[in-house]
Amino acid sequence: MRTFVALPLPDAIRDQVEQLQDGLRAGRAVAWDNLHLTLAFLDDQPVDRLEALHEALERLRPAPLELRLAGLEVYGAKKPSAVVLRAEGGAALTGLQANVMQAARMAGMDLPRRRFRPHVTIARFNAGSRGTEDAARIGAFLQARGDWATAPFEVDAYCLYASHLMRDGPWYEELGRYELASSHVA
Ligand code: 3AM
Repeated sequence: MRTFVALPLPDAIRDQVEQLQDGLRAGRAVAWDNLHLTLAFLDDQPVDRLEALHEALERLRPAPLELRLAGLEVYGAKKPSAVVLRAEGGAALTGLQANVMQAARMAGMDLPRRRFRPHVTIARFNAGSRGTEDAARIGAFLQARGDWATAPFEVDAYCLYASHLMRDGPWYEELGRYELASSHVA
């Protein structure tokens, strides 16, 4: 099972991102349901390791997390592979990501050490896509919307997902949900 751990985005933020996506006339927009911020890509893992990770994540007590999406970026050096929104979440976000990675390794998962670049992918490009035309459209989009940003918003949970590749795109099945503390006093 291909799995990953990610922060789902509040509906109101996804609505804003969807409006932004409408202006990019290239690539495949990530579906509203699928908009997320990946904390750890776990790839294929056996069920026993996923269960061990699930138990560890249930024991984590992460700090409240406030995010802001600000600034567009293109991934892919020569050919675009994705257009993403950069995410800012300070020490709470980097701490949560490090703790999730550590929990996954403790559960026996052998994960590559890569720098964490928090982002939300808003569009993807096929390897065989027409590079130059897409590049021009992406360039214009970045120029027009490069200063796009959300207000800071709170996230109330993060999730373990299984990624199922369906005919019309991926379906992210929620396998586990882990609450984050709220910074608001009830
Ligand atoms: O947040 P994003 O969209 O960047 O790119 C995939 C997505 O992250 C990433 O896992 C998330 C859920 O699909 N992903 C998929 N295959 C990957 C791989 N082989 C991968 N990340 C790293 N290596």
